[in-house]
Amino acid sequence: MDRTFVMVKPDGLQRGLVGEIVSRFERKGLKIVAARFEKLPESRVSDQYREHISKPFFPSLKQYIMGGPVFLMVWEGRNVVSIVRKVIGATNPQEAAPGTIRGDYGIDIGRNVIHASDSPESAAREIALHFKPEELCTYTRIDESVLYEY
Ligand code: D4T
Repeated sequence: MDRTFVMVKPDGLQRGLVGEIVSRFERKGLKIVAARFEKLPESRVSDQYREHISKPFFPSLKQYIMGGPVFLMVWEGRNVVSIVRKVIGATNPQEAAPGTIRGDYGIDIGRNVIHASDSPESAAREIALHFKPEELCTYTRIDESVLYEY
């Protein structure tokens, strides 16, 4: 099974959207295999967003992500990386389709509620950045036999 990393950002957490977001992934049939509530240290924010360090928006992005606790998760399922990116919607909430998390709950790109890995390679890197291997649980969801065709 594939895995992806998901983070409810401080705005999503402070607006009380964690339960709604977790529910959407659960109802889709994805399986949560790790979770932690945490205020991220600067080093991990810089590592998480290392491709954006030289961008003009990076200082405000870092300040925003470090501005409050976040909810970190690992989700598992077939093709989970691309499924979760579709469920969260476009980076800019003003362009995100209604029905997606960013389309339903966000307005500004700098307050876009949630992060999810954009490729299987990013997912592996981000999961390893935030979680120890032993923090990832292995179990079977009771509906897996009817959720998947094979
Ligand atoms: P994340 O990484 O948060 O899931 O966002 P995306 O993967 O969808 O988008 P991204 O890497 O291009 O942007 C990372 C992060 O930076 C913020 N941002 C981005 C911003 O504040 N201003 C900007 O102009 C851009 C491009 C939003 C998401």
